[in-house]
Amino acid sequence: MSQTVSLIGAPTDVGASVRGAGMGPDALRVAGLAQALHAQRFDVVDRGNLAGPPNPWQAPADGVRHLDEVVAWNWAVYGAVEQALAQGQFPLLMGGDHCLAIGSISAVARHCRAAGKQLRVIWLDAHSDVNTATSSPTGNLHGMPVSCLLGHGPKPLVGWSGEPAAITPEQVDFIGIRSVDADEKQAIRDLGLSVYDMRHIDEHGMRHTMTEVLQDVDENTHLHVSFDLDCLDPMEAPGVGTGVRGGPTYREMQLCMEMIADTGRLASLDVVEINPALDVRNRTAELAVEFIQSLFGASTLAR
Ligand code: B3U
Ligand code: MN
Ligand code: MN
Repeated sequence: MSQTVSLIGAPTDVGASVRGAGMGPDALRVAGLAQALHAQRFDVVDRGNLAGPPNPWQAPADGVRHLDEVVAWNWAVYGAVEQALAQGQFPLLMGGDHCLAIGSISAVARHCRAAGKQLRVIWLDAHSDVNTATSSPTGNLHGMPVSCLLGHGPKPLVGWSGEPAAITPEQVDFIGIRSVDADEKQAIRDLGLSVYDMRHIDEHGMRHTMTEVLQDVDENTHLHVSFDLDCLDPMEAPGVGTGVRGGPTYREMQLCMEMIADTGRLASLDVVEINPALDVRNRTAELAVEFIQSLFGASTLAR
C-alpha cells in the first residue's frame, strides 16, 4: 500500500514583513504538486486551505506582531497535522510564512513522543529563525519559530507539544544559513545549535554536510524537513519575501533533498515562504515542486 500524502494549505502571511506568502498554497497547486506526487505513485489528498484571521497589518506590540492571529493560524495547522498523522498520512504543510512551523512541528513532536519515535528536524533556510520578542529587530514571528519550539517564545506559542519545549537543540540542524541577527548569534552559541552555514557548505560541499547531518538517522527516526524557499539563492528562487544572496544552487539543493530521501525516514514536511506576488511566472513554486519530488525519492535513474 502506498503512503498517502496529505496536502494542508495555510494561506497566510501574518508572521511576515512582506505581504504575499498567503498565496503560496495555490501557487504550489498551480505548479502541479499533487500531480507530481501522484506520478511518483503516492496517494494524495488535498485537504484544501485552512481558515484563519486576516492579516491586520499592525505594528509590533511587546516585541511581536500579530500574536493572536499567529496563534489562531498555528492552532489550525496543529490540528490538521495532528489529524493527518493520526490517520497514518504524511502531512505536507503548504505555507504560508514560516511562523506556521510552530504548529506543524509541535504536532509532529507530540506524535513522535506517543509513537516512541526520535524526532529530527532539518531546517533549510537563509535565516536561523531563532529570534525572540526581545531580540527580534522586526517583531515578525516568522523569524522566531525555532525559539518557540525550543520553549523560549512568547507564552501563547510555547508548550503545544505537551512538553515545555517541542524539541531540544540537539534535534535540529540548520542548513544554508547566511543571515543571522546579532542576538541570534549569541543564542546559537548559548543553545549549542548545529548551524551548517554557507561557509560550511562552501568549504565542505553539500555531500559532506549532509553526511554529517544524517549520520545518526536510524530506523527509529522521524525526519521532519522545514523548507523555507529563501534557503535557495534568489537567482534560483526569486519568489520569496526576504531573499538573501549567496545561497545553495539548484544542484546543491537537489543533492541535499536526494540524500534526505535516501534515508527513507522523511515523515513530515513544511514548504513555506513562497511569495507569488514577487515571483517570476510561478518559478519558485515550480522549483519547490521539483525539490519535493526529490525529497520523495525521485532521481534521474530511479524508476
Ligand atoms: N532575522 C530577521 C529576518 C528574517 C527572519 N526570517 C525571515 N526574515 N524570513 C527577523 O525578522 O527576525
Ligand atoms: Mn524561515
Ligand atoms: Mn528564511
